[in-house]
Amino acid sequence: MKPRLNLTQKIILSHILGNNKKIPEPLEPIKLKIDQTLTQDATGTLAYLQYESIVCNKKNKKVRVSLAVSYVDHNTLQTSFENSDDHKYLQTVAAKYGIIFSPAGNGICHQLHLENFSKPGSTLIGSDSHTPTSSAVGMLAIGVGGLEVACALAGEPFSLRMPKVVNIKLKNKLQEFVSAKDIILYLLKQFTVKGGVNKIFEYTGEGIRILSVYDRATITNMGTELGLTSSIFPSDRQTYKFFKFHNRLKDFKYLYPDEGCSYDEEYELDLAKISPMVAQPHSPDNVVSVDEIEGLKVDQVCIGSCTNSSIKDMIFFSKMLKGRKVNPKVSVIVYPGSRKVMYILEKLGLLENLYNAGVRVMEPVCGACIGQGQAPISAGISLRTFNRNFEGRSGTKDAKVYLSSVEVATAAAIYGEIVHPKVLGRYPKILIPEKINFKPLFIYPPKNNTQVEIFRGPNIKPLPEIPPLADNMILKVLKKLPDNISTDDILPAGTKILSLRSNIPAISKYMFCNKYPEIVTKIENIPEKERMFVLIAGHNYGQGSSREHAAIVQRYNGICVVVAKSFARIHKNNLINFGVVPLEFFDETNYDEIQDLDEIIIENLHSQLQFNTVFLIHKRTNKVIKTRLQLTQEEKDIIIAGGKLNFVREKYCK
Ligand code: MIC
Ligand code: SF4
Repeated sequence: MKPRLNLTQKIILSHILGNNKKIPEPLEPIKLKIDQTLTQDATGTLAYLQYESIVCNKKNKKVRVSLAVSYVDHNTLQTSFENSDDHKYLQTVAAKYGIIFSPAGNGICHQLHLENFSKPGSTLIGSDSHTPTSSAVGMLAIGVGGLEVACALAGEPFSLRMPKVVNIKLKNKLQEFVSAKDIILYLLKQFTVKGGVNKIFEYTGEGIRILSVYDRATITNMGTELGLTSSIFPSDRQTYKFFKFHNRLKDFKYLYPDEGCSYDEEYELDLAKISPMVAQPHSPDNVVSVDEIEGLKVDQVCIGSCTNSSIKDMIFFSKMLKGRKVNPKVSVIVYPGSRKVMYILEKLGLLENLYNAGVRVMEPVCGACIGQGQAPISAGISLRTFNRNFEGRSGTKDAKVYLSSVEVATAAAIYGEIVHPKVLGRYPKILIPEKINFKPLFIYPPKNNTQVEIFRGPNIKPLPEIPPLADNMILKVLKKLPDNISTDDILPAGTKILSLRSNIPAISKYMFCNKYPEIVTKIENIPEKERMFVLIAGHNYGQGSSREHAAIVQRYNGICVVVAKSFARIHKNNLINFGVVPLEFFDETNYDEIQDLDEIIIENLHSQLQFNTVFLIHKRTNKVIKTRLQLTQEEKDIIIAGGKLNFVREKYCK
């Protein structure tokens, strides 16, 4: 009898390479064929520099996936030449190698990908952690470091460990003014930011029927904050409606889990019991219900980001503002998700509600979500419909950022404080037109690329060479770090630093610059040749963004090993890809015994790696500390080669 498969297994089995199509065991290493890739500008420059390096700049090397899209949405301010140069590089490199280019102003990559390229049953990897947004239509979309995208473009399959598939069964219906964002915030409260590592949440149950693709995308998008590999919904009537609206029925198919299939874990959620939620500073899982903090005054409200910028969210916001003004004490800003969303708002006559109400209507970009403008006032309170509220990410160090649904944010924009959105009156009818004729500006690559010259401005520096690690090392403890260090802590974003994403020597000077500014000074006081460090970290090291820059700058600054209680998935992978060894304590109490500036000795690293256990000698106490590192043979070879680029170049440069 044919096995009954859940949806995740179906997609994995139709893309898995070389295991006779058996359902893999949880955490078993697997390789998948990748159908689509996406990049955004802030990770894209490096991803394409790496692609060029993998294929040794052979000009005829067109990418080897069915669809590759390069979006510009993060660093769009162009305050000086660096940023504009990066965009020009991205546009020309796309034309050269056969990649679709989406220029700045088209919209936010995840919103655009969902609207224009998502496809039930396909696989997508993207160099942005919120790539799983597109899994809202029953595809398997995963966020990765840019080097993984570069390898997929060259034709490499994507390696990962088979995630545990958790069935999230939704029952009943949401109450009025409670929305998809509250579902995901509720789940964050239950599972925390590290609860989803190496898991996929697969949503089923009667409760999903009334959730539109826009609602589902809010949930799959923010599944990233749970640390999930991805989140997935079936492709059903709602999905059909979505594809019809976007004039893309040719890409549509129904796709469900088999009846009676099994899951690794199950969790049932009664939607009727959820109330409006808010994540408090400084973590997306610091969630309380609105009732618990009602009355908290806000200085700023931002609506948008890849989590909540869909046409549905925008229609709600604009309808609620009809005939009203925003609270004069609050600065209210909106970023629609795409130009198409703006166009529809205009067609429906809804933009004028925003203008009349006094809302600042911005270009459809990431904007304030990535610290590109709209920093809150000093010690200000900002309520945002975004997905992350890590300390300092907004651009104001002492600001307090809260995360909520568009419903709660709209009420705060009008009342000046956090209140239950039922104060807004009747819930408006959200009538999304059946069809709309609007074609975004995608720039398709020419068939004949011989005339295309790749533009490289002075900000685009060659990739640094990463030498393999020595077999025997004495490493200084550079810093002992707490739990949940995010990649925003390791390497912040913001206008100034984002401009240096294609310049590793320059960006490396900003490592930990907001949280621990003394670290770089400490490094600079040590002669370059003697820079051999280890970082000690708590749980969930490297949560958040997929930016591989956060891993490269560690290696560039001499960090050879990170010993943590646990790691976030993408960052662990990025560390391996750039030749940094991510070790986990066997016994977490060893963490307490190590101090800043202690020395750690590692002997025979290469042979120790083969046994998945590495013994460290703590020089001050002479104690042996046991650590683990479960790697596939390929990952071991990657570390020994000094990173994945060195490893794959061998294969493709011939
Ligand atoms: C983010 O939301 O932190 C980003 C900016 O989109 C990152 C990617 C980056 O740092 O370029 C992400 O989520 O992966
Ligand atoms: Fe852009 Fe923010 Fe989404 Fe990251 S989380 S892709 S910065 S909108």
